[in-house]
Amino acid sequence: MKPILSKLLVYLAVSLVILFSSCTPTTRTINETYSENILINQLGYKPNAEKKALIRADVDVFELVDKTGKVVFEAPAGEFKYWELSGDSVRLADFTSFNTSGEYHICINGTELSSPFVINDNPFNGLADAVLKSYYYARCGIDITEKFGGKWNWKAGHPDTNVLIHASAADKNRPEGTSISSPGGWYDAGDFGKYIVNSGISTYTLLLSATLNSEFHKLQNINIPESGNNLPDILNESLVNLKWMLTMQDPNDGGLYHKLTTKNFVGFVLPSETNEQRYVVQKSTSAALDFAATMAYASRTFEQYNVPDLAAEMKISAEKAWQWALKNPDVIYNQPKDISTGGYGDNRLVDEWFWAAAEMYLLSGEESYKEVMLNNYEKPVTPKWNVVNTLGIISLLTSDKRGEFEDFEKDFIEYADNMLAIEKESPYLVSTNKFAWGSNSDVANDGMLKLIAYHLSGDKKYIVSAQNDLDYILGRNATGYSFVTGFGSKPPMHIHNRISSADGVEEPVPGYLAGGPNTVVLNDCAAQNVERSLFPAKSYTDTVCSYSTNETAINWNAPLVFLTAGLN
Ligand code: 9MR
Ligand code: 9MR
Repeated sequence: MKPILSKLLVYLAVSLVILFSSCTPTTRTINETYSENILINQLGYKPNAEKKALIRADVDVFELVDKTGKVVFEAPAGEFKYWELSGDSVRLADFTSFNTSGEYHICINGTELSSPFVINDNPFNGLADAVLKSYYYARCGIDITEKFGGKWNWKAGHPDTNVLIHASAADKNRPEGTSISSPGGWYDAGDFGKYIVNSGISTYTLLLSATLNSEFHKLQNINIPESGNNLPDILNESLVNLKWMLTMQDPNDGGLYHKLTTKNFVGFVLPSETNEQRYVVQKSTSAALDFAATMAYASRTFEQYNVPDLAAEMKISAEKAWQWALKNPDVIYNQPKDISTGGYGDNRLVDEWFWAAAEMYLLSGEESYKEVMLNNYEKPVTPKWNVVNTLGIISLLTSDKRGEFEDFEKDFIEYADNMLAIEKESPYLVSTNKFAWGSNSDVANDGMLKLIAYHLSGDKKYIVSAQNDLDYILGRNATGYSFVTGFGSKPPMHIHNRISSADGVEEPVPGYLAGGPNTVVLNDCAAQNVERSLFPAKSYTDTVCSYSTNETAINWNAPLVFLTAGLN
């Protein structure tokens, strides 16, 4: 062939390819094997939200493909960033600028697909409802029926109408072995215990969501027995536990039993399959203060919802608990020798005093409470069952007394800004940099605080950051799991929860946040030879034995209720 002719042919071929590829889009094969190398929020993103995934592979570009496989977007991946907490490096895949509604995957190397996700106005459809509904499934002493529970249903157990006073809780009015009635409430976690300290923060957090996300909750119907009455379902559900909490107060002196449990944890059976004797154990100052704080906030809430009798009863109970605490200021819970269920022991009560005093001040307006409160002030931190000062700060700053506490507000915003600064440096885009037992709830609580910072300041940067926390929980984390049962393409299937293990349904009870990765306890599945990463952010196993990473708990779900409601 003459050189000129062959040159012409090559030129023609190249032009044809260019022409062809510019009108025929590139397509990728869609299958249901999702790459471990792409970490993404497995539910999805709102069109105007920041949209980010993380990539663990050595690729320079990533694509967005729609559900037919058509490549609709392509962009360079960021630089590798190493996280000492996960022991791996990730690159950012930012597709914020793409905002067409639809169902998509991230694709790398032309073949590796992320799990599917949506871009639309309502990507968390159902999530906020399920996360709240988990409390219905945790109700103690009632039949969980098909009508409300669907395929997850079981018979009532633990009527708790014959609970004995344990030796540690005995006094002359109620000697050891006296029988009391303390029915209802929620099971704390994967176990069947009911604990006042943990009930406090959990119930308060739901009530807070009811107040600060009221527009969302007023319209929410989660199909529980009370749905359709004149209260929002979040208040209906909270009342279940509040009514139980009231029964844990000794009417003779106002003190609170720390917990109601069997002597030892029972096996993995349904509630109706176990009837070991249950006891109320030791009164404690932490239980009295957490109770006072929660009841005081509940009283104000139910006053606003026009349930004055209940509000009045709660107020009186809060005052009595407070008085008991004043007379018994440092009764630390000390687990009796014959009891081995959860401890929730706390030997530092400065934060409990602050929280209770703040709520009592807001309830009554009396200066004496304010004084105790100011004497016990500490700067805000992420709340936990044993670190509750920030709950008091939030109540003050979202009340009509906000103006009195400008310094607290400065500290609160400073803490929020500090979280944003940590997140900015974090390869995994989260502000959590410690992995405790229940680490997922720390992420959710950070998100909640950020939404409250937005509420106070009006600055949208806090919403963006809270969204990152939800993205982490829904799959953009070092384990690749979407940590809420029933949501995402890789959710936990084997949670450490007695009911869910014993109910005979393969899918776990939906809407539960698994505790999450940490290296606090590594030997819970030693007998099963389960491997666990030594990197805290990766140390998670979806195995029933793993109470340290895969249990469910009322205090872990509560901030997720707030976060999902708030972001909705
Ligand atoms: O099921 C229990 C869980 O709720 C607790 O968080 C955990 C730690 O206290 O303990 C679990 O119970 C285990 C017990 O401590 C040891 N024997 C096996 C039990 C079930 O895993
Ligand atoms: O959430 C609690 C965690 O912070 C503690 O480190 C741990 C051990 O004391 O206990 C956790 O709470 C458990 C409680 O004691 C019993 N019910 C299950 C709770 C969640 O694991």
